Amino acid sequence: MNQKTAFITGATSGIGKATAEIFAKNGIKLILCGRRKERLLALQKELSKLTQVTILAFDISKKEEVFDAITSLSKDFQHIDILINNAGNAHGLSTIQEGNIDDWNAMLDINVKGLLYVSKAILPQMVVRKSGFVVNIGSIAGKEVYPNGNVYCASKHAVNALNKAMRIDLNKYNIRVSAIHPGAVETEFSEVRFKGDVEKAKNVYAGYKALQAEDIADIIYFVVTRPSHVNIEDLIVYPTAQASATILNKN
Ligand code: 8X3
Repeated sequence: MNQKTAFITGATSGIGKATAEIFAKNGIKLILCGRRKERLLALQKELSKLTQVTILAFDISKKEEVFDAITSLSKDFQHIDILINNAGNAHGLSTIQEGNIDDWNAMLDINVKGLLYVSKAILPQMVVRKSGFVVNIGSIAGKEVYPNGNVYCASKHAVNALNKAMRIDLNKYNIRVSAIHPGAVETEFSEVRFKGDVEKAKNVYAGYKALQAEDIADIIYFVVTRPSHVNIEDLIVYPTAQASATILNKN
């Protein structure tokens, strides 16, 4: 198999970082993206021992930054085989009537529009080559709506819809499109959602064994390494203690 190149958004932490690590171990060339340059540089240093790595520091919610960053890629990294649309955050957890509009804008700008900007910048080359793989990281929040989840759930329902839309629009170009929808994964997710309230965040993952970023990364690697005629369309992944977005067997 020729060496593949993967473009990973939100690579500085959580599922994105774990995916970068398992891809690197398996010799996949990496384009790691995120806002935090220091973290990107540290990851590049570490993973360069295993594979070729370049980094792009940009804010995915800024259209110009996205296109400028992707067009700045050196020749070596311009051919992208695998796009992992992973960047996404939850900001706040409150009712619609009490919701913060800046939080709403951030979630829609990052989770939905950012994913679209990156896809728009990268898909055309896959269409021309009639080959490529897109993995969209959704959430159980894209399948269910739970109390106070409103706009985050809406953003992940949009990812679910866009995943299906991409599969339809790209079908005749031999491009595979998959979505992974995790339940509770123990990452910085809740700390961001609760704006740095570490205690509140810890409580989300207390009393049961939550999924780890590596669990989802393993599945992403499995998905992108199926034979070329196999496309895993959609996966919901829970920790064993979870039965729905709101049912968790905590002790
Ligand atoms: C993360 C899972 O249940 O907090 O997307 O929405 S949940």
